Amino acid sequence: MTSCQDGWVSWSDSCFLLVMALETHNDASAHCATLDAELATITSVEENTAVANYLLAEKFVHQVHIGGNDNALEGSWVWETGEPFFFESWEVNMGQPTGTADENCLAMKSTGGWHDIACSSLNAFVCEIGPPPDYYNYGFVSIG
Ligand SMILES: [Ca+2]
Ligand SMILES: [Ca+2]
Repeated sequence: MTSCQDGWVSWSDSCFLLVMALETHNDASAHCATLDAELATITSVEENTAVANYLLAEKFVHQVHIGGNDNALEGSWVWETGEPFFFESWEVNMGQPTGTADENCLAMKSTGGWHDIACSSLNAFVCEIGPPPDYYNYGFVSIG
């Protein structure tokens, strides 16, 4: 567990913050950047559960923006941090992802289920301060 600033929640090597402001995906991303953070990236079932439990603990039952999109190629989802997009948690029993070109941003609910939504829709969001980028370059050690 990493230690986090006051108000942030620690999980593994990350710190998370639920920001209760209604913003577009891009504004939410910029808001996280002002906190030296990025929209949360969810890359394992454990991380998905941790963020879902955080939303539940805050009694937050609506969807939040997280840091994924399929803007470049419809149906091809990417994490905006550049992390590999392997883990998925679409709320398939609610017909998600809708799979249309007007729903290109990623949101999650306190159920842990994901929805593709319009990037312009106004939602609260979760910022994450994750491990440094080198963490994902297995075998690569930076110097200095
Ligand atoms: Ca993450
Ligand atoms: Ca889409």
